[in-house]
Amino acid sequence: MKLYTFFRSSASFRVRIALNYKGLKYEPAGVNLPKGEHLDSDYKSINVQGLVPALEDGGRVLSQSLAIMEYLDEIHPGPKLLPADPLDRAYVRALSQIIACEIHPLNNLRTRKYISKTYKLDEEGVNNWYRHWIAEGFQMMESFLARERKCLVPQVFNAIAYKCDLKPYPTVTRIHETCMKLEAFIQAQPSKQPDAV
Ligand SMILES: N[C@@H](CCC(=O)N[C@@H](CS)C(=O)NCC(=O)O)C(=O)O
Repeated sequence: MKLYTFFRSSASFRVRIALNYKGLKYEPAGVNLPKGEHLDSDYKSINVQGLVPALEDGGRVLSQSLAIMEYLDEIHPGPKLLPADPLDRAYVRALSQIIACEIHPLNNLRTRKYISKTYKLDEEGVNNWYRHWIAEGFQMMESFLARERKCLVPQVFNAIAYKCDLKPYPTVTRIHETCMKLEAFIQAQPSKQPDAV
């Protein structure tokens, strides 16, 4: 399997955790987002969406991190990412979607570029926007989380990078710290990636 990834991309980080957690070997192919490599026609011929991650497996290219994770879970043995009980599965999917649908798109590179250019925001303005959606999303999660799961860690890495105050989210922080003791998470983190600069 080949994973198109960027070391700081939290959506790629989710898939790296899943691959490591299930003990699956893969070849990483770095796609540099600040350099705009994801928008090059070469990459778009692989993933028409022009986003990372993308996973090549058996001659097919899969996109969208949550779809990739569910695919890996369905075809590979090893520890399960989704629980067996349908209610528990719905819970985990809801939790993942708080991050993937309610927070991440609002803070994505192209969103930040767009608001910065269109509304003439300086770096601090964009960072405030970023922190606002982290705070709102993490608040949702903190109330939702009497239980836990895996998309959380990459989003917390982003929150730390943007100096968001995490004190109001003790459950989120506790789960993050617990996960970061596991090898699958440690090896998937941005600083351990071959394309890290
Ligand atoms: N919903 C997609 C999001 C993918 C995505 O937006 N990835 C970011 C990196 S974390 C990206 O490629 N951004 C490029 C851009 O915004 O121009 C997924 O979960 O895979």
